[in-house]
Amino acid sequence: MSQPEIPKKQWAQVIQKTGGPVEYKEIDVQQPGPDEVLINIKFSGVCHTDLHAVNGDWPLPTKLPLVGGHEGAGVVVARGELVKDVEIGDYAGVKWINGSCLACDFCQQADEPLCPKALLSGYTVDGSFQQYCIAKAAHVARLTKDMDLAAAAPVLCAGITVYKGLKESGARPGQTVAIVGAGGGLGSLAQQYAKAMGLRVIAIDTGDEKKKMCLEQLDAAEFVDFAKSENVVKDVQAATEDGLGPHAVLLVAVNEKPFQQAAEYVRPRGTVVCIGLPAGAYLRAPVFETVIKMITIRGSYVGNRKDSAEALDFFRRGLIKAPFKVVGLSELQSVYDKMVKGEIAGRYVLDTSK
Ligand code: 8ID
Ligand code: ZN
Ligand code: ZN
Repeated sequence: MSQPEIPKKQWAQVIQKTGGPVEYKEIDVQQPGPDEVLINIKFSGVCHTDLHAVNGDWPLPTKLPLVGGHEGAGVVVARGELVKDVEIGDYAGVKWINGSCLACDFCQQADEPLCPKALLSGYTVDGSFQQYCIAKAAHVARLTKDMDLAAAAPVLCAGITVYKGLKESGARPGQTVAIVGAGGGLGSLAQQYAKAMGLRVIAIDTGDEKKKMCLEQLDAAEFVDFAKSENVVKDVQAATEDGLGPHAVLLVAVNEKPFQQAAEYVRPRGTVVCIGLPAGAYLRAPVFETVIKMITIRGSYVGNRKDSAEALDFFRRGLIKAPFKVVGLSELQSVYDKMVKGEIAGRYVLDTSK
């Protein structure tokens, strides 16, 4: 295949300092290193993590200046000399784990998100809010030519993360999972993965738009509006068929409160999976109920390369259809403005050509 033309300059969304603002401007296109590929990003999902990075919400500094973004779907346009198994012209995805050492204890056990040298797209290395993005070939997500790249983009973080979280929950087909933050990006995909895995879903979020999306588009069995409910714990338990509470809870909300409530409504022997990362938040659970209900509370962080491939395969098979809206890369700030207000039902995806 002939070499595609790669421009010297490209459009990107850049922050100079923590706190923002994001600036839409032209920057240089980088060359891939020996073990890297250069991907012409066509679409990039906007994850709440990108907003945490802008705001400096976490006790982990970002690189600066920073190009955010870690749900980038596009086409490989260049590769380093060591890369043998990714071809120019392949569809590929930039995910949160941009690279890892592949040699440490964690990498050897396929726990590469725990690698102390992991490179994080749009956080410790530049990410997918640009037209040309670099990623380590070993970690790049393999996309197939039959995939719609706009719809595939949210799978690259939201999809992989919730799929992994559902596996970590240990919930089995026929059981019930409560998804807290169901109307957001991770939550909307979580409902589709849960359904595909044979789970019954209680969606928890707020507002009529999100309620409609959860019940009518994503096939949740029940919806609990946390803002309208007088007693969320009671209402979630009442939404299970036997009133004993959900077998698993997936916490993908960006708010501390539900992290304090989940242990109260989860079923005895149930598992609470923490995924959302609200700034400065702490977990709290009553010791008495945790003990006598034999509850498990655990964290879950993105997924390894195999989880990623599996999550993408669910998508490729047509099992994951979550609503998303496409706007231009130039409109990232307006997406953040909506995200802060909790006004996004599903995911926004940026078209890098606009
Ligand atoms: O690997 C990981 N653990 C990982 C991967 C990717 C993302 C973690 N995250 C984190 C993000 O950094 C963020 O903190 O997951 C969180 C959710 O990301 P998102 O889905 O991209 O955010 P969103 O689209 O803004 O959705 C959040 C939803 O939570 C609801 C909001 O209404 C919104 O729909 N929500 C809130 I805020 N408070 C709630 C509450 N008390 C609530 N839903 C139910 N109960
Ligand atoms: Zn993300
Ligand atoms: Zn490692």
